[in-house]
Amino acid sequence: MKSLLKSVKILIYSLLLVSACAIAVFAHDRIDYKQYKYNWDHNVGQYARPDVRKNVTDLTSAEKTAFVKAIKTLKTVIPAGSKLSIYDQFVAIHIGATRLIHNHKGHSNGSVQELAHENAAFFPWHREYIRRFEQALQAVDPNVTLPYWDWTDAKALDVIFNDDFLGSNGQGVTIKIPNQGNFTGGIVPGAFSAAYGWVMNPALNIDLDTNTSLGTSLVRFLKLPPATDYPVPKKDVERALALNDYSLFRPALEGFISVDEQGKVTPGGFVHNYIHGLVGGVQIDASTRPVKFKGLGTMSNIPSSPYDPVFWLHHANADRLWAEWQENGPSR
Ligand SMILES: [Cu+2]
Repeated sequence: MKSLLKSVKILIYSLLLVSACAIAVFAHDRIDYKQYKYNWDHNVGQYARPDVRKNVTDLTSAEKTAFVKAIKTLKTVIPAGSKLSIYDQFVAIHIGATRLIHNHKGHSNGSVQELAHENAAFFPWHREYIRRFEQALQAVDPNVTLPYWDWTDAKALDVIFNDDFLGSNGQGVTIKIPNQGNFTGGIVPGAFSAAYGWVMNPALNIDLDTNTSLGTSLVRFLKLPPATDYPVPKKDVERALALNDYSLFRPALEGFISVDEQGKVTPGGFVHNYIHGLVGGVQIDASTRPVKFKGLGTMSNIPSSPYDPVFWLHHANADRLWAEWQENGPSR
């Protein structure tokens, strides 16, 4: 009789425990995670709470501090058995991807074939890349997500390039441009300077075309002519988003072509590509045909551009726009 009573007690406790769990799960499950169809967590076997990426202009000052702190941690932590910090490894991955096909096919004529840029892989490759970086940040601080830089948002430029976040324009170099005036740029002071531990690996920060090192400092030439216009016109982004064909949408948003309302295609440097130049600075040598572009700062040297922390905000926005494009048509 006593043992029967004991069994009943255990049964009641178990039932209470199970129902308590059920309530907890139900309360937790009010949000319909199924709508986030890409977020199935294979390890747990349920829809995971999605990470939310915010517009950089909506970050609180605590969120800005946490983001910078997590980035700096990745720059300092060197995993056992490696010579590179986690951050430097991410930069190396980007550099490797720009040359992978070239090496893989064993070309010896010096021609360069891109894997992660200038072809269809641009969006998916960067989606995976920045997500892995975001997860590395979350291993430092689980509350951090990548903010995005909406290039059409006039306020964003001052919010990002500010001493309380990713640092200002570079300093110390004056460039005189006839009929346009004097422009400054150079090494970025503040939180992303050498004095605060932002020292790039000179063997990674290289111009692959000339095989010369670009040094150890973060360099910016913000809004140097010809890349003086900011924000990016909304219609430029909208026109790219309206293109149904991925083989047009991709080069239009990556920024190699512009497609007008009549469908006329003009080559040039727009949206994503333009922003790399707006931050890093690009000079034009008009004496040659075709006209030669010379990148000055970190963001203008595409392979090692993730050394400028704004890279992640820039690509979070490219990824956001691709997601928007994908959602706007079943054929996409
Ligand atoms: Cu890239």
